Amino acid sequence: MPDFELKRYLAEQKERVDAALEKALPPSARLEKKVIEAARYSLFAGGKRLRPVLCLAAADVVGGDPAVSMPAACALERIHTYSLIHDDLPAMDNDDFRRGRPTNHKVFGEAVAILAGDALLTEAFGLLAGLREDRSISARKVLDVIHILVKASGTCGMIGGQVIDLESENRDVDMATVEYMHVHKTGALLSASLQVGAILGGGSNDQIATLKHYGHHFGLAFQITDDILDVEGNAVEMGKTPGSDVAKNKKTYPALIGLAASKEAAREHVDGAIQALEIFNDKADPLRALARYLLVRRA
Ligand code: GRG
Repeated sequence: MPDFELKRYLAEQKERVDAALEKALPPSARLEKKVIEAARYSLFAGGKRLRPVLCLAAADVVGGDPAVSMPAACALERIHTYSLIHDDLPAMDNDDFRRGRPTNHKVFGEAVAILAGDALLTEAFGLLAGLREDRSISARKVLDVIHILVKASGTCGMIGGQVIDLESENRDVDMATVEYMHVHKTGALLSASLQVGAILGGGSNDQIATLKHYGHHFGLAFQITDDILDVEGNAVEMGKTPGSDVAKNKKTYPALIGLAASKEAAREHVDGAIQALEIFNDKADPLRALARYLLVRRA
């Protein structure tokens, strides 16, 4: 459905996710308030909430109640936010700005930024464990969801991809390594968002596998367009200075295959993502629109 109103859909979902994220934060008036403030600072710094939105949309596509998946959607955003805080640290990418604001360690100092990331990650798994309080979700499903997110964010997922990224900065790597890195660093959590939503929504094994496949293409298209934005993007829209990948000698798609071939690759992955959704009716329109949006996103 080409006239699906993605902008409005995203704004409505973001509002729901923001309210749930706020509710799950401990009150700031405690002795630990410094770390709570630091976590809140990055959690509410203007993120698009892409991973929660994918999770809720996947639950909806398979006929589930998206509200049931909300704690998992919040856990995904917490894991994502922790990864950004740690990625920005001097020991990693050493970035001063994210989403147009000073990075967490610039405001709260390195030690508190590390702890805020740790808290966001740890408590994400608390939110997932809390899913068992909903009687409509079996313990088996809760464990499956926890297992998927451990794999997606751990050594053989996001952390592994990040290590490969750091190690690739000053040496030659081939395209297969770059793709492997992106599939793990960025793609794994995006794909897991869809799997988790599909599982909690009560999807069949086929539906879960299909949404995982969509997530694979979505993740690659997302990363390639992120690399393209670093070359062609606008600092105001992106909230950070473009060109940082080149400055850090990052192994990106444009660096390895050029801009034109990168744009073609992004288009192919968007097509692959949309094709994967063939088994679904118009309930999958938000996911179709989200995939198309990757080709025109400005941030
Ligand atoms: C530190 C363990 C650890 C991992 C870091 C994901 C990651 C691994 C680093 C982020 C580096 C980066 C900028 C990757 C490009 C893709 C990406 C994750 C962009 C940011 O995601 P968005 O656009 O962010 O969904 P918002 O700000 O909208 O939440």
